Amino acid sequence: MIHTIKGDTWKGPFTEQQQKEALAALEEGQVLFFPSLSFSLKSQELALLSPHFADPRSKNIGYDSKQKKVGGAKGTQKEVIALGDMLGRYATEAQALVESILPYYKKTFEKARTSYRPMEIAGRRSSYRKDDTLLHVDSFPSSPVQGKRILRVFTNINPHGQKREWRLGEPFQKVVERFIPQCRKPLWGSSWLLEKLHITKSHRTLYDHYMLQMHDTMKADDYYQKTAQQIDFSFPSASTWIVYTDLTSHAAMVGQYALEQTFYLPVEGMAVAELSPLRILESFLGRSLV
Ligand SMILES: O=C(O)CCC(=O)C(=O)O
Ligand SMILES: [Fe+2]
Repeated sequence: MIHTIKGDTWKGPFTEQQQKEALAALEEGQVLFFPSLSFSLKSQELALLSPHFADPRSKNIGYDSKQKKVGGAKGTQKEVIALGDMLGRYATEAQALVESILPYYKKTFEKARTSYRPMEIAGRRSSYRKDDTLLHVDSFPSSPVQGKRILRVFTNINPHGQKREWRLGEPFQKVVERFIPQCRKPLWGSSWLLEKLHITKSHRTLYDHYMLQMHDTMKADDYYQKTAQQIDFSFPSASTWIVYTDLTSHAAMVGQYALEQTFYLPVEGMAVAELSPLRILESFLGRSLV
């Protein structure tokens, strides 16, 4: 489940062997774990390590590195600018890491949102759909990916040495076999309506529909949450990990202060496209989904 990679710099360099093994492990659903790859904060940024900067309505502080825009933050103008600087630097480092360990993706991967997660996960209340302490595969209700992969880089920046504790669940194929038969088909015209009403930012394809249904159904199933095959894994502070969160069932249980960068990758950009959630679902359902 965990593929450990040595190295303490974002640009590597990594050997061809390391790159090849990392690509295969990642596409199979393993987590690439860099135990000694940390993100250095500037001394003035240490003051940003406080949950007070998060708008209580949104659990994360978001950053769009193309538009250089911070979202979901509270604070003075100066503080919000500082948050943007920190997130912008993280976005650059995370991109350098993906390019150096996964050069195969260089041509096709695209940078999406960056986030800062200053809230303690344990004990946080939310609706079950938004509760990431429940095992799930990622699917975004308002941002359809239309089959593209969701690749994420995380770094634990906790200054007190607190770990970020995750659970990792069963293989995607098993999740599909268990949950797809329980999922509803979309209502006729619903995807058109969702887009017209701007509930979704683009067309919610059948793929997005089924991924979201699985995400919700998994989270709603208490028995599954307790009994599904799973392991606990703790990411120490000052460590980094990369994972396909649309494929690898995961839950974040405990931890505070993390940075995260999302990338999208077309299925055709993968080394083995058959390992994608899109192709696995299409072969299970016997039809094209995008
Ligand atoms: O914050 C984390 O450690 C991961 C939470 C999660 O599951 C997610 O953002 O999709
Ligand atoms: Fe998630």
